[in-house]
Amino acid sequence: ELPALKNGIIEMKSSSIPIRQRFQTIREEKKTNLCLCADLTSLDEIIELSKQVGPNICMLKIHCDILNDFSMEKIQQLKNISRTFNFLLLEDRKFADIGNTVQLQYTKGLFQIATWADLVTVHVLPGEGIVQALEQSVQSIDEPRGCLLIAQMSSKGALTNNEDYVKGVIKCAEKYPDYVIGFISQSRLTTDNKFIHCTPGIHLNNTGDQLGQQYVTPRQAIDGRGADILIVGRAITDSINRIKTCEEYQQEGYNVYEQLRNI
Ligand code: 5BU
Repeated sequence: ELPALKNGIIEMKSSSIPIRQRFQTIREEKKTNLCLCADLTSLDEIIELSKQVGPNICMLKIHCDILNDFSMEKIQQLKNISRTFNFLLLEDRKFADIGNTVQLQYTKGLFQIATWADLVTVHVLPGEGIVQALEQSVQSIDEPRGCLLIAQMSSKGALTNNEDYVKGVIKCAEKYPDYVIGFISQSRLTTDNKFIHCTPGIHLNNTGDQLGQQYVTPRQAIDGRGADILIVGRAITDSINRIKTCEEYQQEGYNVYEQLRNI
């Protein structure tokens, strides 16, 4: 039984809308293509932050395995906030194992990711069976679920930046278009606009970090690289005023998107 499915009218309304459609309506209604990565180790802190920046984001990305204080009650609170402010919840799990194992990782254990994450990230490295397995495990959940395939990574020397690899990822997306909503990518991979391109490695002031992360600006990501959604972490979470910085990235991202749309 999923407690997530019982609470409140807002939740029931947004929970039945397909994820692709939610991205579109959120972008138009809230004027945002910003996904905040809250790479904080306290879920309490993420909950507080999400209430403050909820109106500015289309998606919140977390890594549940870095949280010191994870509990199903708290993640349920975050889920409710995501419904109230209308943003999607992405668990950046980067599944990368055989089908049987990823099914267990997705649905069991401390995190029971499938019960609360609208979206998860997936490596296609083990073969497309990984996607089939994940899709199969959420068939009984009566709320939309989807995934983003990791096609290209932002880090220096990533082995994913190989043409054949990326082709294989696109082929996999085309085979499972109901469950695969789009890609984590560093470039536009297909002209098929049903696939949403999400780009991490975004910063207005830095070009990288000390551990191989590489940044481009929101404009470079959207205009140059064809991103639909900007995934922004420390540029916001390490800033002095997170709310104000979040608004700045929202505005910059949406302005570039509107300019391109009007050309
Ligand atoms: P940053 O603080 O904006 O550098 O965080 C970027 C986030 O995006 C972080 O959570 C990474 O795990 C995630 N990420 C990434 O940076 N690059 C990638 O190629 C992929 C994920 Br896939």
